[in-house]
Amino acid sequence: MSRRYLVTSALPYSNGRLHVGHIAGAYLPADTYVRYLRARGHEVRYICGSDDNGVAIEIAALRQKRLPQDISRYFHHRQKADFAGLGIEFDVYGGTHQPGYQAMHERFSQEFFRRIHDQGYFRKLRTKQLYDPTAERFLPDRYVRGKCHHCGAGGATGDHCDACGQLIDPLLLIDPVSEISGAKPVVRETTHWHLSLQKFERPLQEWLESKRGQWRPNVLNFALGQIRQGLPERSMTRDIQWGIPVPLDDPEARGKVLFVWFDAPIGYISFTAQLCQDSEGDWQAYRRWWCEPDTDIVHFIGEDNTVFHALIWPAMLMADGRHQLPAAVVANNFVNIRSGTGDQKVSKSQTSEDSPVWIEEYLKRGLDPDALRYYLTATAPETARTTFDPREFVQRSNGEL
Ligand code: B3M
Ligand code: ZN
Repeated sequence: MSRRYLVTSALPYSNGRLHVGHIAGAYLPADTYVRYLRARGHEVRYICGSDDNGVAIEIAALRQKRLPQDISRYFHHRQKADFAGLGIEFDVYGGTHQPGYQAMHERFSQEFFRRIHDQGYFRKLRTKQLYDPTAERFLPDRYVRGKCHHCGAGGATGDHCDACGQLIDPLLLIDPVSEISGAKPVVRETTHWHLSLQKFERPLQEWLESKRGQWRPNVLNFALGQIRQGLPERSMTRDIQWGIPVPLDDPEARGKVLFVWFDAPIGYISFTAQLCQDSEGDWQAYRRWWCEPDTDIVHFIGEDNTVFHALIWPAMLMADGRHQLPAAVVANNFVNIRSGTGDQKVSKSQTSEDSPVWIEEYLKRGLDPDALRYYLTATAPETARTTFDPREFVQRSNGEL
């Protein structure tokens, strides 16, 4: 029987280039799955686009002395070309702050926020925040870096620790440093709207338990483990300039924007609506995909996005109440790169600029996209981190493909 599927891949931040790790985790497996579903005769929409708001883009702009809109425009187009070059074929590639998508996205995001607010799932709280006395700004999320208060690893940012995958409370970060000025932050008070995640512990737990045997254990175990520890309230607003204005008639909301992880997943919906508008002249047709139970929604993500897709986003959907929950959240692990000195994460600072692990470089050299698709599929990081080994890549392409 033919069904409908709405498949998404995590929205890449439009602040840098894509590398093989991105592709192996959230894009290639989804593209493959979409091709499979289509071959089976199902009706599919494959949705993606850039994540343009928030601190990640603002910091990149600050460092490069450019405007956030210029940075996000520039990398949006480069990333889009990378995907096309590898044959990853979205039905729509939107962007949360790109022309043609921004207006629809802002409307959906603000409506979500207002509905969740009106239904009493936000708590307005005066909270303590790290503040940079030199730059005279608050330091949310990645604006501050230090040691993780869960596992002690260095390089944790004010929102997340890559080493243990847990959320960070910036006030508990060990030896915090401002990313803007290098200053030691001080603590100041500010007002924010917090999503009452604890109200969703029970329904989230029941929903996740019902997925046992269907979803990968990595996602279920992680999410259920977080619920067991108790879900803290999470602030869904920020003191930064770049983002979607908080849509409340409250003097204290002035100058604040939505937390990027609040608006980004709504991009899956707003891009679907824009696609419906552009292809059939009716944005409201998005409801067929998002509100009717004969569609399965499947999110493909990298491991570090699990907490947002398996807990916070479903809680937002429950609080808003108009859309279906995802039928599946598929998380893949990171891919390291084998080099002379051992296995490393791909990163701007540690990976040479012209290395073909950057998709743009790979394509520029005229290398065959299918060879890369084959290798990344054969070594897919489905249950553990894997390593991209250039020598093995060549051997397997020649020997197997
Ligand atoms: N941009 C995080 C990332 O690139 C984020 C994903 C958003 S999906 C809604 O790791
Ligand atoms: Zn940690």
